[in-house]
Amino acid sequence: MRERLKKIIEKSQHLVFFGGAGVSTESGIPDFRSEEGLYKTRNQFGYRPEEIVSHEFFFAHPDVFYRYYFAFMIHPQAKPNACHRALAKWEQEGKRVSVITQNIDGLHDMAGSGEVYELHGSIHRNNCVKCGKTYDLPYILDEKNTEKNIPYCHRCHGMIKPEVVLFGEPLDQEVIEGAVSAISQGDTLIIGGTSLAVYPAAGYVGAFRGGNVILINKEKTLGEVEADISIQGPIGEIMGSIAGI
Ligand code: BV8
Ligand code: ZN
Repeated sequence: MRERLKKIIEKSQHLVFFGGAGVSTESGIPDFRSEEGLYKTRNQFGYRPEEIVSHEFFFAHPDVFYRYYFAFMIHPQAKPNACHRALAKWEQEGKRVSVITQNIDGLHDMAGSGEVYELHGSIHRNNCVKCGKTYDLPYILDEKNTEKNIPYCHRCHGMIKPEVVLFGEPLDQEVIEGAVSAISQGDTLIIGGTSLAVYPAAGYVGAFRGGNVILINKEKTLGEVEADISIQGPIGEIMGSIAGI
């Protein structure tokens, strides 16, 4: 199976990668819907995690949101793993590699990929809800010890909101258009480390018109996908071995 996959990737000129939280578990960041995922494990907050990471909840209880966010969703020490690095390597070797990710950790950027569509935003961008001033991650990490753990804007004292797409919020139109266009142009689509449970993101893979669809996931996905090759296993190890890293 891996040999066949290796040949397909070698021949491919435009690889499209569509990934989710499972891509970063080998970097030490937990996913959401696995048995050990954030949505399955108990937390001390008294709310379901899906409720906490929603638009309505953020504005109703920003203090609880930020306690949860800092405790579980920010992993400043995480480094790209072999999956992130394999994609960057293939791009360096001359292929077009479009990376469409539902992750907010910025690890594809850090690995050196040049064409990354962050469908659900990024922990590295943060904006004041009042005046729009932008802040980086170190600022909000430093600010979290002040007033109720909520980071505030130093210019207007408005609340800062991470530029991540919470449940009930629309995805950025430009990012959607870029991602869908890239998917529709690719000759190979690799889907990996995602349950394909969250919409509209999961629906975008339907725009693929190319040759081979490859699925690499630890567990069965919740959303249906017809794959030419399906491999059950850890994506970092699999992609790394194919890329020879
Ligand atoms: C919107 C915050 C409209 C950021 C997240 C019913 C039907 C269709 C849609 C809906 C519906 N009811 C409600 C909706 C809408 C809702 C939705 O999809 N809900 C679902 C869950 C039912 N969607 C929204 O609200 C979206 N917005 O619709 O807006 C709108 C329009 C106009 C105006 C206003 C509003 C917004 C969705 C944003 C969600 N944001 N979190 C963050 O923290 O990241 S959710 C969260 O899910 C993350 O973002 C995550 O990226 C995303 C997807 O999950 P996955 O990445 O797939 O992760 P998961 O844990 O599920 O799976 C991991 C997989 O990897 C597992 O299968 C595991 O086996 C595998 N794995 C693990 N390790 C490895 C591995 N595989 C290989 N190797 C490994 N090492
Ligand atoms: Zn401000």
